[in-house]
Amino acid sequence: MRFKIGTAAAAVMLLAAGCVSESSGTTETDNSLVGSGSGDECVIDSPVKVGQVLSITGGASFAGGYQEQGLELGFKQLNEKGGVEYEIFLEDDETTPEVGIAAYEKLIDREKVSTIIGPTLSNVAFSTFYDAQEAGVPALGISTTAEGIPEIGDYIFRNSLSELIALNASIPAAKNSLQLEKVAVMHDSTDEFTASAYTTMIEVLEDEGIDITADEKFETDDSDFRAQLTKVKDSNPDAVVLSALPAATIPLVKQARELGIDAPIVGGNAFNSPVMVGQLDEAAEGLIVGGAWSSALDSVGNEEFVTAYTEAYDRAPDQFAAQAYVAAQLIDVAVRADCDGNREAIKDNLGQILELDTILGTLSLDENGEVHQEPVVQIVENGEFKLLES
Ligand code: 1QQ
Repeated sequence: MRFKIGTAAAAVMLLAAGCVSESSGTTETDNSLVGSGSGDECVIDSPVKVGQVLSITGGASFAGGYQEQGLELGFKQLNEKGGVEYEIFLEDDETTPEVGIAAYEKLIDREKVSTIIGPTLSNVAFSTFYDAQEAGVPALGISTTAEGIPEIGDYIFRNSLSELIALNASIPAAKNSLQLEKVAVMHDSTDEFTASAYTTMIEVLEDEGIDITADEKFETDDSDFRAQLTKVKDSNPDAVVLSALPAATIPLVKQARELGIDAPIVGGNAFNSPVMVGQLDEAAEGLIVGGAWSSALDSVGNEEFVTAYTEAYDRAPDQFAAQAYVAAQLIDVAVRADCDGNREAIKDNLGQILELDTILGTLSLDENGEVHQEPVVQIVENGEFKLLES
């Protein structure tokens, strides 16, 4: 039976013995990370080291910058609460798997962190998460939405709502509100997330009985999409369903509008970005996207979060900031559950989080590391995200 937050008895017995061996790695227990009391009363002597691997530079920095701030705010508030101190080790993965792997190795072997949050992209996580699994370090993805991420292993968790769930909400909502019967699909076939999202899009479109008029692909670094867009235009779709990262999305959508494609665009998780909406300007109007968070959500603490973030960083938060902020909360809940900041305790307790009130709504993580929460569907109106009533 699952329980809300508590002790995994077997793990604690092993921890008491000073060493835990898992199939995936061996983790030494640091007794100075085992405190007294539990929950709000927990006091741990040594700081709990938290690694963060984010795309601060490179193609995914549109999200990485918000994530850095969401985490900073979250851990600052937790440190002010007292009892447990979090020490942050931030690494920039430069949006590339190679740099991400080096960052993970540094955090695991040199800094000896208790847990790692990030990386930003599934494309990077499909490399780094294997290192975490191998080393027995719990890793928490905050925006890694591709299929197959939690399945990497029992040390891998995510609070990033999968594209499967988001698209199963956004495509039916778009169908209802726009009376969609036929759509053109376009996707970046070289990125793990966009390729995975494409497969999901096709499945959901088929389930919804929506015809596909054109199915065009391109690569992450492409900048001229006119050949594919001409075929899309000729197929006369009711909407374009697009799976792409922002660097390609911005020229693609602008070129679509220049070619006279006025059809609404339904997108994947990369569209949950005010940076992208800002750069698309007029071309973003009517864009529909499914995701994990909206500033309009009536969730516990959401209003306070938006206010605190906006005051601290002089801009409104986005979904990536919100998921990052919640990651700090999840790590804290997992640490305080047994008042233990060691890797094994965090791993055991992350997988026990049931129906926690967060700014993303009520959220659970299952023992496979997958998140459970309600998706939201948003539409861009007058340059801003609004909840789409379907
Ligand atoms: C992934 C994503 C990206 C759009 C996050 C920035 O969802 O790589 O899984």
